Amino acid sequence: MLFSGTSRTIESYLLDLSHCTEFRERNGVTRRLYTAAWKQAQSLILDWMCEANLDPWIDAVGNVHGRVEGFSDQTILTGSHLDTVVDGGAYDGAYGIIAGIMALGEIKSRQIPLSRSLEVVALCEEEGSRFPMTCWGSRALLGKISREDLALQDAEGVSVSEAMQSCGLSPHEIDWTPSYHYRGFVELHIEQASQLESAHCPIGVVNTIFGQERWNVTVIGESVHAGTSRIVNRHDALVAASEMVLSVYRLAQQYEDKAIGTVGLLQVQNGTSNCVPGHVNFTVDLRAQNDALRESLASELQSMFTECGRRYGVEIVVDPYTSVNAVSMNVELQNLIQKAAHSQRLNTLLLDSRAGHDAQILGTTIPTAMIFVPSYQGLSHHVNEFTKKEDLINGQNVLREVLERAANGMFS
Ligand code: HGY
Ligand code: MN
Ligand code: MN
Repeated sequence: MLFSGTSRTIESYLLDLSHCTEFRERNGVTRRLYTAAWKQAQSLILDWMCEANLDPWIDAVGNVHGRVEGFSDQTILTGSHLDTVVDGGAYDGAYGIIAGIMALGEIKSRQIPLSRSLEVVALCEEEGSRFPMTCWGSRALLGKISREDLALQDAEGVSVSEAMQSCGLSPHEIDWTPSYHYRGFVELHIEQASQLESAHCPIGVVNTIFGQERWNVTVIGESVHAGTSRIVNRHDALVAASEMVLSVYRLAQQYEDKAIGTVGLLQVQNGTSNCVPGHVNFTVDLRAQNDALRESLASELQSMFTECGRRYGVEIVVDPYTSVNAVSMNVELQNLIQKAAHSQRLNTLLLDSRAGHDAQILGTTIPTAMIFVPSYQGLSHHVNEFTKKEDLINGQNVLREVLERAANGMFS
């Protein structure tokens, strides 16, 4: 029971939630949006919010909300995302949800009078691991999703709309201009890098979240006989794509602290060993500390790609399908986090996040801040993602104190 006096540890909840995975036979956690594993996790979260007496409800896109009512009509929100990458870890997203439920459950059980209400949300999707979109749950809260999103398809050709309905959700019930009004948002998350671990610091206070954009790149050459075609006459899509992949890598090497680029997926269409590849797709994930730098790197990369296309006689189509701006966190909430941590004799470190988060979406409209806890060897999106119990509990205690303070006027 989440809140019945027998206080289960946060680790036991994380373990239960990690069992909601698409591939039980594989290591790691795979919980992509609107899959059966995702639906199973959503039900578990609903049960835990019920046990914590948070009067939970599920909104039209599948976000699960729980509340503790305060006197005013203002609400402070906390939470994180329920989905994961493929073969990811047990902490990314899940930790912020469970710690939020435990914090609100404890505040509710102690019947602390609150001037503002508190709400925790399990956001349905952030990773972009199934459909070519990201942050579907947090964008829905802000009315920043579109009817076109419903037609987006996964690799098997299943649309968002069809996948929603397979989970008992109805696209017709989406409120395209939602009435949610939040006074602030605080997201607790693992750092997914190793700055806190290297600095032996238990609590991170996020300063800026890097902006990021993701491209689908299609390279169209000509598939010909691998034995009889001469190199000079080839339009080899894979050789051209390989050179473009290396140009992303070299740019990342050059700008590492301020920007980073990755090619995470590359597919040869209908490839066979005895044919020159005629059609290749690959993705680019480009991030930077500020949007001006990201834009200039994006145009530098696209010029390199155009030059590569000319050299190998292939056509290149770049589809920048998502883009999220860099967002600076709210200073008042950052100070609140520092005060709460220091009152618990925990040091803090101000740091940037190269990982994207729902806070990056909500922070465009609502005063927002993030609390980080250390990640073992900085690993994340990795089967060995891990955070020590004491670090998990430190983060949970700081979050609870920040929410109490923010709900009781210590945040203007
Ligand atoms: O990709 C990211 O940075 C985040 O984990 N979705
Ligand atoms: Mn995350
Ligand atoms: Mn992630």
